[in-house]
Amino acid sequence: LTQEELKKIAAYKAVEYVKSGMVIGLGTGSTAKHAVDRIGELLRLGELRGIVGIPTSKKTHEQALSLGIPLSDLDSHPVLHLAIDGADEVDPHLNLVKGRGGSLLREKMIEGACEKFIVIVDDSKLVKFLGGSGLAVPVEIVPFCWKNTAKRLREMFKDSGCVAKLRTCGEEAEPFVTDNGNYIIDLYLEKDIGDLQAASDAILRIPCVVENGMFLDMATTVIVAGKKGVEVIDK
Ligand code: DER
Repeated sequence: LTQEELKKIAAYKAVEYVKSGMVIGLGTGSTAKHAVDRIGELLRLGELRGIVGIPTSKKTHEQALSLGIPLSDLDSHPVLHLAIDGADEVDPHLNLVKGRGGSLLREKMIEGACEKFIVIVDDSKLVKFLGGSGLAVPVEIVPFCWKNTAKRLREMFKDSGCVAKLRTCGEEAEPFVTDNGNYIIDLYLEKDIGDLQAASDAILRIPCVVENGMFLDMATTVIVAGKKGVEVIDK
C-alpha cells in the first residue's frame, strides 16, 4: 500500500462518522482532501444529506465548492458536530503538529469549535515527541518586522537547538503568505521541548505571533492507517 492509499483509507474511515444533517469542519492537506472528496461522493450518491461544510482554508473551500458540498462559516455555526483533518505529527498523547500546509490558524479556530475532532494520518506521522520528526513546528506571525519575531522565537528555544526560518515559496523565495495575509516562521527543534502547553503559551505571548501549529489536547480521535491496517485511537 502506498502512503497515498493509506491516507485515503484513514480518510474514508473518518467519513464513516459523518451523519446526515451534521455541520462538519473540512480539513486541509493531502489526507483531508480524500475525506472531502468522499463526503462529496456520498452527498452525490444520496447516502448523506443536509451536510454543512466549514472549510479550514481557501483551498478546501474551492475543493468543496467543486464537489457541491453546501458551505458556511464559523460565524453562522459557532459549534460544529465534527471536524476531520490531517496532521504533520501525532505524539503518544494525541497532541499534534499541524500547519505545514499553512492553514493552522483557521484549522485551530474551526477544530477548536467542534464536539469531535477526528485526525487522519498514515503511520509515518507518529512521533515520540512533537518536533521529533525533524520537520517544522509552524508559527503564524504578523509580517511587520518578522526578523525580530524570528529572533525572539530562536532565543526562546535555543536550549532545544532551535532554528527559526521564514517560510518562503516560488523561485524568488518570496515569503509564503497565509490565507489571512500573514507570514509563517518554521521552528526546527532538535530536542523534546518538554512542557508543550508552557511552550505554546510562551510562543503566543510574543507580540506579532498570531498562532502556533501545536494542537494540544484537541484531537478526540486519531485514525492511523498503516501496513498492518487501520487503528482508531480514542482520547
Ligand atoms: O497543514 C496542515 O495542517 C495539514 O492538515 C497537515 O497537517 C497534514 O497535511 P497532509 O495530510 O498533506 O500530510
